[in-house]
Amino acid sequence: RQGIGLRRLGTTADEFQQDLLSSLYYRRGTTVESASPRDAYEALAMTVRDRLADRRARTAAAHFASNPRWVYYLSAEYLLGAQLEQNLLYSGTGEVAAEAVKVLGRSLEEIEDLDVEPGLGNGGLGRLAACLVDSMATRDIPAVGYGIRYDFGIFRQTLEGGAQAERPDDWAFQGNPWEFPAPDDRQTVGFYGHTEPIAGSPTRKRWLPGEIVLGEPSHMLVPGYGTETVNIVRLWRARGSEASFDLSRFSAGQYAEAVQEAVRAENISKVLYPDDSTELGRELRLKQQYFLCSCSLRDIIRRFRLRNEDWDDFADKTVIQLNDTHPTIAIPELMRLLVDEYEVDWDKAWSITRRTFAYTCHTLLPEALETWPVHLFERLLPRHLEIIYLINMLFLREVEAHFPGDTDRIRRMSIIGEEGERRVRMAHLAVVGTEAVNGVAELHSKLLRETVLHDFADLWPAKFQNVTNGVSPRRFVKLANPRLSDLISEGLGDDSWLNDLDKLAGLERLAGDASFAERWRAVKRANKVDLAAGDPDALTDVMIKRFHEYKRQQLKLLHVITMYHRIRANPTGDWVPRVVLFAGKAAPAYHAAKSIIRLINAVGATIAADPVVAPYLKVVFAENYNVTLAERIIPAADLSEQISLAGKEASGTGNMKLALNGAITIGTLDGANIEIRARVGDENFFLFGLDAYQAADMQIHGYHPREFYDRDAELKLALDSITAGTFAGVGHEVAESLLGWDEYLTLADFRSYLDSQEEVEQTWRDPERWTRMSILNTAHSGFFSADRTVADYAARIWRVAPVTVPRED
Ligand code: 26M
Repeated sequence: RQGIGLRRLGTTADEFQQDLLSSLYYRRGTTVESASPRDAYEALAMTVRDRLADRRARTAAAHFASNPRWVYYLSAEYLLGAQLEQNLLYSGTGEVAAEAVKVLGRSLEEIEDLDVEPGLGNGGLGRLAACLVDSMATRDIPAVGYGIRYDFGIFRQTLEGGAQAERPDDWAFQGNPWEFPAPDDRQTVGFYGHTEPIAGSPTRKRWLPGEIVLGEPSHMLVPGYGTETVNIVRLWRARGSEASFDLSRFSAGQYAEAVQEAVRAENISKVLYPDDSTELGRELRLKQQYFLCSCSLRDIIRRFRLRNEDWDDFADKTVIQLNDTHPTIAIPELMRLLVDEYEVDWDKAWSITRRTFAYTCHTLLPEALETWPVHLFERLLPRHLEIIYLINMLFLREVEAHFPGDTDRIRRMSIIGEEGERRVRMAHLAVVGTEAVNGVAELHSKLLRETVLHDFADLWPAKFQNVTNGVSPRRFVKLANPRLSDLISEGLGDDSWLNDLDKLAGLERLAGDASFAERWRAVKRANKVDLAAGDPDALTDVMIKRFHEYKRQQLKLLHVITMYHRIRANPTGDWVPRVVLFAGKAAPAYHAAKSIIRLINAVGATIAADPVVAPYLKVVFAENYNVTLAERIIPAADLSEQISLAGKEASGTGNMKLALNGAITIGTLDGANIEIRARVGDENFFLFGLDAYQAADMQIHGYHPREFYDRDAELKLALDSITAGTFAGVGHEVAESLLGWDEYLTLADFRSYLDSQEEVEQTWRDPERWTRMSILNTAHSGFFSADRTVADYAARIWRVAPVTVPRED
């Protein structure tokens, strides 16, 4: 800016207002008198965005000058959340903006309602990517997040007669002011076709693709908090080339045929696959994955070559973190680029590749481990399959050298699965082609080493690490819960905890302070009034996450049904009033999960219509759970339901957000729950259920859900009432699956869960005690900041150091 004599943007409300009006006039082409709400929103967005431009320019210059080791985060999903409020906070313009927008005759809140969140992800994995890029910027780490700019994000969920229906999410229909197109950085990606040998070279091949697609990038700004750094997330959109439009057909009136090639190309980034944790194996999904990897790798190489010449330096200047196996095709793609296009010899290319990549695994569910049919690979990516075969051959030779004659081990570890249809096992490829592999919570990382990846941990014990997940304290405390944030800052003396979340421990000394506790309670109550889900004095019990049988929304439901029967049996009992709030999406093809949603709504309706039960119990299903809705629910929660079958939830991150906001967890010994409990203290956590080893044992020795049903009268009543049609006749499939096989041991954990809920109510009856527990949950959850997660990755996996961006002048 200084170099070219641009004026510095003003920081007062007047100056901000001038720029707002000028955005409206010159960039929206309208006036205050005729501005639509959309004009006001866009003008404000541009004015805020401009206030990050200078930091972005200085970041790029400082990073370029220091030629550091870069972190490239590859993820098929990003759930960034709404951008306006965050960028107001991170640019420090919230107050002046609120003042300035008055000239438009609208409030900041009204304008913020027009800010649509880009729902470019399914759930935990996508939101984690967003929290990590936020923390990388906050920690001054030179980083780029690469992803796909889907035209349609995660579907919009509506309830039709209590059942989930899905509508398309055309999130950028009216444009997206947060996005900077960079058409000059477009890339060309090939698919299909065949390979030919190159004379005189045993390893190099020529790939002649049968289809060519363009990848056009745009980026969104990722500012750090309390620092100058502004990084970017670069998102690729598929385009047909000029040649994909057939003018002669168009002229002949064959309009659909004229554009069919372009449509085919553009379909690659058309829609996010809404499948959380079960593999579909669709060709278009693999095309998306390769499209992301090919575009991103070429961009990474382009950036490397701006400052470097020697391939020997590539791995020292580059680390590529794979967010689950979705971008694993980047491993053979880098090999292809190095060997075929840049003529690096195979061994050197393989050494560079292995030192460049790292892999984060997010699951333990065997059915969620990605595999692709060999025949599909062969057709779509023939060269990559050849490369994978060669990688596999050399790898299996290594296994044979370590474990001579152990053919069973070789079969188990092969990148190609041979049982039934031959398939490429992406997790095996990801472990073989990387320097580090990590799970996302202590238990998860341990179980990875002991179960799904145990052969690999035998071979390369040092490769396996844990990096416990974390969440952004800016988005999930400061922005979501301003009342609590103000109270915390007052209690701690300043707001430096937002960049150093361990400082929350300072609240411990206030946990016993009656007037602080009183205000803490008042904050929670005010948040409940805002949410308006029910009586703000009732215990607000929330279960908010994707619907999956392993997460066990059905267990919560059996508890609700049991409360219903208890209250009906004793209408004058001294019942603790509760609002039970569910929110979450089910994959459109996941029928069992959709049946649970349907039953929740039927039970909710039955209770609402029952004058005996309704005063004590309310079931709410909040439609279309997304980041924006999470930010409204979390601050209002008293009780956080984290009740997955132990050993199934890799980490969970909602559990962390709720604990940070003073909700108390009722949970199993699963994922990060274990670490939350260890930190907040056993006495401030409601524990129940089997542990992961007990659960595995029970399944091995033969589990019979009927035995639990026969022995527990309340459990029997709950299930029988479903079958008898008490809830509008809904829920037969749910009861049938629970009594038939109950894959996730719901009935085995039922009694223990109910006992623990009893304890919850005893505690709730003592508000001083509850509030103290709530404060201590917040005080001891500082570890779960994504800033700490990023510091762990930086020190133990990436081995990168921060680069400080100089302040202006
Ligand atoms: C699979 C096939 C086709 C299309 C999409 C998918 C797919 C998409 C997302 C599969 C899995 C996906 O995400 C899994 C996920 O969100 N895992 C969660 O990751 C969190 C962050 O590490 C953890 O906290 C959760 O425990 C884990 O379930």
